[in-house]
Amino acid sequence: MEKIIKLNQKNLAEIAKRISCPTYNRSNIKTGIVHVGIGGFHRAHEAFYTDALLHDDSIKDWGICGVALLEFDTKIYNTLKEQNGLYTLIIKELDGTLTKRVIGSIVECLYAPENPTTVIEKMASPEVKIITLTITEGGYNYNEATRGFDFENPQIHYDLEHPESPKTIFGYLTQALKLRKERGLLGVTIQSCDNIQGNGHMAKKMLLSYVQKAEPELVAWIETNVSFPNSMVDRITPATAALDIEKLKETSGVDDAWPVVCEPFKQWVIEDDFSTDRPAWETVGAQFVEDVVPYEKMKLSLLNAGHTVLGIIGALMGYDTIDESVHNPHINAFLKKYMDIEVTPTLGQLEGVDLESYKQSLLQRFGNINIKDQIDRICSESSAKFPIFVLPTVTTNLKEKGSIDFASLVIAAWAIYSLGKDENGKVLIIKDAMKATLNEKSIAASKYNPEAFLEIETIFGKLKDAPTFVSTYTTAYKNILKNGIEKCVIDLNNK
Ligand code: CS2
Repeated sequence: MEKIIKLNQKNLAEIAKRISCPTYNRSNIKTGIVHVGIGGFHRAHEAFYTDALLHDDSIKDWGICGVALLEFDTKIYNTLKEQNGLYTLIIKELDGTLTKRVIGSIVECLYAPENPTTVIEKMASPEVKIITLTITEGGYNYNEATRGFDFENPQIHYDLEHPESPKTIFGYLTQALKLRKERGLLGVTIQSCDNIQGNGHMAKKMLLSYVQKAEPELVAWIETNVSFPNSMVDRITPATAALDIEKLKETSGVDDAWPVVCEPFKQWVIEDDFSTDRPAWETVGAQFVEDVVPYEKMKLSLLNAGHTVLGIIGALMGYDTIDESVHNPHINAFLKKYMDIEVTPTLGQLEGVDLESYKQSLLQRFGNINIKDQIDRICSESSAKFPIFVLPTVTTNLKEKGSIDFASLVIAAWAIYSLGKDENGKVLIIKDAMKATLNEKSIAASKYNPEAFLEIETIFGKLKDAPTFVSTYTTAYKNILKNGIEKCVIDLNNK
């Protein structure tokens, strides 16, 4: 057994004898990108693409400064700091082999809760050209009921009162942009990498709503100097398990406190709308296009919604991972039908995309038995996911008089899931910013009033006023309680 080596810059040359490591000189790389949200997805995606780019020796200006915005991110920040920004990406290939690679593109790390000024200064520094975000779907502070910025959020109140030591992304960006304006610097690009339809538009709309209140005279400057490209991001990145860490030690002798695991597939489609320079990510596989909207729509309503379907139904049936759920033949057929009958007609013409093979490839990706993507991860923050992944399909189908049976069953299953137990009585761990409301409304729904769940307007908007939807959902709800979810899935498949 080889000696176990701790992953850090000092040991990199030694580790390079065992697994693939950056061959560029990291100390020569300057920060050109500030990234907020250094969770697994960013490290499997943008940081991976950027690392590949930095292997071109002529490129030295596109290092990433990773920012941990929340106290929740303390552990990952401490780990990355200890490892000088280095971590191992473990790609779980379809045949079960592991491709391991140390990623070096995160050349600096900052912890916002303890050091807000440093983060603001970094975002405002002249060499920074792009601020990228993975702050999750819920992080945009969008309220479905008002279709606008949620000024009721106590953290937003806090930021308005303490502009120099903010807590939210909106407070940080506002201060940084204000400094850029005062110092006569160029604008920046703010690039969302979250799973939201029109994620750039959303970032812009939410930021401008906040700025309008906090620093109204900054609005015009932002409109002229800051661009917000939309993008579609894709790579399934489950939470790292203790076993992954152990296996890396065992098979390569590398002690990495927090490697990232992901699938082999990756995709990044970006609208080519950058305020100043941008990295040539297209040389390492990203696509730059004029209009990213159709790609986003396809991905969100097929892949992400597909995950939600497998997650919620699978959770009720007692499965732990997505591959278990998709390998149940009834759920598999249900998902196929949902994609074909309910989603596909809402997508319109997608030029240059072979939808049939895209859907096939999704089933294969979901079924990768090596990934073991946790159903807990997929069902977490469902209150932010349903309105983006599933409900737009329902709304369009209601308008077009298309089928809503499959989606309604999943929504009804979610109402029952929110009671906190699967069909065998096992406790479900619900991680959701709206957990208390979901629980309260799901209990009300279980008392012979399924519609109560739809009263959560911040999630469902006005859907509770659509009689066709309400009756389809209510029937589905009652059927699940009476016959169990699997029987309902089978019945719909045979309908
Ligand atoms: C998942 C996504 O969180 C979710 O519900 O659907 O994290 C998904 O794995 C990624 O978007 C894949 O690109």
